[in-house]
Amino acid sequence: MVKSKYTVYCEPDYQRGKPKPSGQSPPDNPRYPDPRIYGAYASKKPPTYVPHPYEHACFKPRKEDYKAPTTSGEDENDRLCVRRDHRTLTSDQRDRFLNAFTQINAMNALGPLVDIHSNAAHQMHGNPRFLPWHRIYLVRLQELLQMVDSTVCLPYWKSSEEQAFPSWLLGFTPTVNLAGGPHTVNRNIGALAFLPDAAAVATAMGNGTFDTFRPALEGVHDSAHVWVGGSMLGITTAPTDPVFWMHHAEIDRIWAEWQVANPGQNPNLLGAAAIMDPWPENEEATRDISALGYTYA
Ligand SMILES: [Cu+2]
Repeated sequence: MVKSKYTVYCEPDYQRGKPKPSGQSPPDNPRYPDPRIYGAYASKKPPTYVPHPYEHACFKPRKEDYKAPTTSGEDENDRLCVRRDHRTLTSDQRDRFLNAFTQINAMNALGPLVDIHSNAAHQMHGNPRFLPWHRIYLVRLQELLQMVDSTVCLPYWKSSEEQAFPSWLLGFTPTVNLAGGPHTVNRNIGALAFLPDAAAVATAMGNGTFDTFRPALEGVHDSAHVWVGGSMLGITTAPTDPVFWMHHAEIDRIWAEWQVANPGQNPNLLGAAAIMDPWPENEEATRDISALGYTYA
């Protein structure tokens, strides 16, 4: 691996021990407050900073990886971010994902995003908003990750096929500052539920209308949350675990595949229900993933 001349950057080995604290203070979150990312939450102060295990040696992005914050979707020449099955990532790609996740956490960009998931007023579960709302939620995380490292695209976890937890995440249990206080990721893998299998996903895919497909897929999604357990069991804590985002990327990928097979089948949402608050996107803007800047491999 080529050594960077920027000494503030390190490529942490998450399997093997923690880097030594450097005594540095965290960088400001350059995206906070940014209503595009945090919606109305941007007017609130981000939670206070507490140290995280990995940030001190590693929170600074490499200069060559840094991309100035931009408003996505405006540059037609922007290449699509390719979301891949996590099993196909190189170790460098895995490290970059974990490093970017660590860094957005260290700069308190992650906590406020997790807190948005705590607010049931957004009505993002148990109704047709479930899929479009989480699609935008994932785009917001991806924007934060790319602020640190423009090469990072969210990987997906095809749990129905894999029937196992991604082993490279096992040792990665960050502490995230939430409005209610710091939360450290924990898991209770396989203790409370069965992981839905490929047949369960195929059954969900067999639904020909959005109103039957959505609850079937949401049920598959729920079971995987319970299967991971721990932080993933709670709506207020689930997005602190990187596997939450990889699990939702898989749910989003399944929906994208279903959309191709069932053209014109869209969530039936009108008026305020069609706005993916706290963000400005409406339901129609969530239909085409390439328009949102990504694709699935
Ligand atoms: Cu959710």
